[in-house]
Amino acid sequence: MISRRSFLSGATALVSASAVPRGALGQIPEPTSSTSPVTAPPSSPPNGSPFKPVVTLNGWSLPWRLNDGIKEFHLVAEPVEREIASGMAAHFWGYNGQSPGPTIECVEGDRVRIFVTNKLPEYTTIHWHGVRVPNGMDGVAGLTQPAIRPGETWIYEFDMNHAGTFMYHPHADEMVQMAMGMMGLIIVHPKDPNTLSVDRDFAFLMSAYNIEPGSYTPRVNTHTDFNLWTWNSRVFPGISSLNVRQGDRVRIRIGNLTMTNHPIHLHGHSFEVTGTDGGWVPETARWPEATIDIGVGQVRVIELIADSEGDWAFHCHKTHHTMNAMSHDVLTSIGVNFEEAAKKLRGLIPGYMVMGDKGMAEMASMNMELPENTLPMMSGEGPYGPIGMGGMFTVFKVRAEQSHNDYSDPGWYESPEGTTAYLSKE
Ligand SMILES: [Cu+2]
Repeated sequence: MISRRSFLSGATALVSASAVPRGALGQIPEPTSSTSPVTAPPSSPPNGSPFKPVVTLNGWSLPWRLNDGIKEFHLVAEPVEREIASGMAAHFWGYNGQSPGPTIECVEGDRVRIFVTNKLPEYTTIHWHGVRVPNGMDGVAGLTQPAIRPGETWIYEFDMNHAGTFMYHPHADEMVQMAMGMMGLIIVHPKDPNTLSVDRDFAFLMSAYNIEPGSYTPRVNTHTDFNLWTWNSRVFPGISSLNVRQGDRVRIRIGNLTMTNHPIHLHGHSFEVTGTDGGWVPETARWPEATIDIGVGQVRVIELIADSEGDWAFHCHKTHHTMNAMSHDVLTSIGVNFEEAAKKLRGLIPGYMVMGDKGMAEMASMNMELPENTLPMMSGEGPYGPIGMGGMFTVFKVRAEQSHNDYSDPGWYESPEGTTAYLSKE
């Protein structure tokens, strides 16, 4: 008689995601959930092969249960509430209390068993983007398995045979479910922890939403005109800074599940692309960059030596992607004074705004009244004034005195005397 176990692990040609039979429910590991948008510090693996964990920006990694040598994870697809930045929350669909879902970390050679429970109002599946799985584990509704209906738990089981940076997301009613925030990262660490090792390893996913000011739920039929450009469903100043020690070798893994490309730019440093969702780039094929364009559905892993102390901007170079929701319907009025008309209109339409006749810079320091549940288009206060950014922007903080393994925010950088730009006396 073929037991369920030998069926799953033995006959490769027959292996496919399967519904949990009645009676086996006690075998499902208790799901772990978190609603905190705070970046969780890396925690060493309690069992299994050793690895140096990643730090998911404003996120966390999913604990597993080791069962007879197999790492068991439990993902629960469900409606969640996510704080985008202080002052705005969104009603998303995600996993285990959050969007994006928790990062799945394992080691090359691990066999994983991933339980997926559907608590959404409609069917779903999970596709393991970039992971080389048996066809029946690929999670494409209708093509490789029936969709997972509400209330069901299905099991995916396969070997993680290749180290790298991958993603998970539904392949069922995909446009709606990804526009609602359903996605997460998969990190497969190399078997030998001394290969490809770095001092700090950060990871995040890029996603975009169209949430009308005053509302909470993304408009899922939007094709390209999104108004919230996020890193791990957060916008500046809600995105954690990347805090590192001077001289550290730093890896940043970035996945793009938005509907457009993002040229990601780091100030003050030069980096190399060392990996993609296809695997690691051989050393001989790398070249220096300061900006890397990340296409839709792609992962780019960058590495650098953090050799220069300071507070370095790290952002998408599409300028509209470093703005928040309120900028979209504002008329351009450079050279035209609309202010009198705007005053009258504000009496009729609360929150109505026009840009100034000299540009938009003043808006960064304006404390204008906003509708409920939205964010100023650009904000963030730096040591020298308003930063005037939103969306896909944060700060890469390099400090000589930052301790190894200390991920806390060191505050603003104080430049040595004589090394900052200064006002002309003439
Ligand atoms: Cu962008």
